[in-house]
Amino acid sequence: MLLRSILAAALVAGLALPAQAQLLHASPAAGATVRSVSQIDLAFAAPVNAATAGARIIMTAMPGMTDHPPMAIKAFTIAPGADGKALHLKLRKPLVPGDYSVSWSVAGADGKRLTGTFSFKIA
Ligand SMILES: [Cu+2]
Repeated sequence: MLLRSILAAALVAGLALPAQAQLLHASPAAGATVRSVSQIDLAFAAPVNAATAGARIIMTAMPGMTDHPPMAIKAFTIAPGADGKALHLKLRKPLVPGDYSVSWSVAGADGKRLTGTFSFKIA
């Protein structure tokens, strides 16, 4: 009974919070295998400050190569989405087949910094 009240209180508190800029989805999605990628999109639930955004794209594996060292992909720029709630990592060249991990960081409109990491594969 006590647990149920605590859960109910937590739920109400959660609903009362203003919209937080958490990541809604990424494209390519976490864990996805895709054909070709020249842009990585991050969509947030609330506006983010693109001027504070940072990202690291690391190639972690490559077909036919064992012990591939982590390789930073640096040729990209970060552009804000038109609605202020997205970031677009625009690659200068499409990514070649392999495994990639993307770490991102950005401040929401409230100044609170959000971070995340996800991986995808290009076949
Ligand atoms: Cu590589």
